Amino acid sequence: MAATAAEALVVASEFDFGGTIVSAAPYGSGHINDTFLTLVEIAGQQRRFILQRINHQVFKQPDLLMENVARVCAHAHAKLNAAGTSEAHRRVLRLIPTHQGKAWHIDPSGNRWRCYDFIEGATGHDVVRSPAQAEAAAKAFGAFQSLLADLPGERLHETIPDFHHTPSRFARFQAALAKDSHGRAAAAGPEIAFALARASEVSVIVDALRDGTLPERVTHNDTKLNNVLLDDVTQDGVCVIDLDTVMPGSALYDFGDLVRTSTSPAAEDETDLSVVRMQLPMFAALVRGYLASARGFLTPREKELLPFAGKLITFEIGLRFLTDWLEGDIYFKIKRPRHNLDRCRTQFKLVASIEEQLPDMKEIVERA
Ligand code: ADP
Ligand code: GN1
Ligand code: MG
Repeated sequence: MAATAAEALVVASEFDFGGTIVSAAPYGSGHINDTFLTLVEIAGQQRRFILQRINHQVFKQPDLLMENVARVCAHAHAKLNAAGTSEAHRRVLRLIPTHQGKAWHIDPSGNRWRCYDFIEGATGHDVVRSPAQAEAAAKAFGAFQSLLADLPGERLHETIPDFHHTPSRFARFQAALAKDSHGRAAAAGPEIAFALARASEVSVIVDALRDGTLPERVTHNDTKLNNVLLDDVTQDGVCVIDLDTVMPGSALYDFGDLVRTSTSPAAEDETDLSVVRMQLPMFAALVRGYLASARGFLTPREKELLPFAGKLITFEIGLRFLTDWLEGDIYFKIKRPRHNLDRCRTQFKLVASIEEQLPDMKEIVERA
């Protein structure tokens, strides 16, 4: 069950804002955590904060997750400050400590809560509106990878094991299909056939990571467009958010999810499939933006696989929506009965559009 605003208001008093809490209200369009916009009056002024209850059905070890988040934020802050970056306080999330000086709070039911400064004057967009937005988002995620490339200390915890292990995702889909626990497979015949027809491609990236052809990096792993806030005036990338899945991964996962979420003019859950398509000018903008900040560290093989990554990650997330539909909507938050099936259809339509345009996409990367 989702946390209520009343619960959030009680929990807010655990954090050390140095002011009086005014209100808490549900906020944003994330599929995973319970997010609340919290108003606090500090020295006569109202300030905004983001209070979140971590979804511990999804993140089984929320304390390890928060260890990662705290390390990542501290490292990024230190680097930006050392470089004298302007407005560093807007460029990386900052955790508000609890009155006990902890980075997160555990409520009496065992839920983990954390609180961030609200990043003002910037917005996370659910749908891309211009190539400039796509370029800015990709540049910001590339810069984020670059910032974390020298993260000291032990390997980050894997907050969700095998998160982008596409073959495991495929195996889970097959198991859900075989079980068909909710009798829904019959309603998804074309989608199931689409998925099964692409079995042979699912292991390309994980095989290359295993044999060393692709390097492991610290990556974000959930680079959908609304997980980077763009400046409301300049449209530049301001701050990468949603750090729950920052962990070891492939740069291709991050670029791939940008293709999934920033090249189509349609929403992720659009029901009119005729408007879903991969737009080459958006893809070109993503490549431009990403290479602007990541060119220095990407290997030739990573660059070569950028178009394929767009296809694979879009397929993978579509497969996850389909699996969740078959399993009875147990993972992603839904707002209507066939929501996950609608989301799957949109992803698969986009995969088909990418498949048609792969040669053009490859040419764009080669020219860049
Ligand atoms: P989820 O994992 O559920 O997607 P997010 O961490 O992405 O949760 O937060 C949900 C939404 O809340 C984001 O899409 C964004 O709109 C908003 N948000 C999160 N953190 C901030 C922040 N620090 N400043 C402003 N908005 C934020
Ligand atoms: C979830 O948390 P959010 O809404 O930014 C999901 C991603 C999916 C995405 C699909 C931890 O992202 O993996 O790609 O939905 N996050 C997790 O929109 O599973
Ligand atoms: Mg999010």
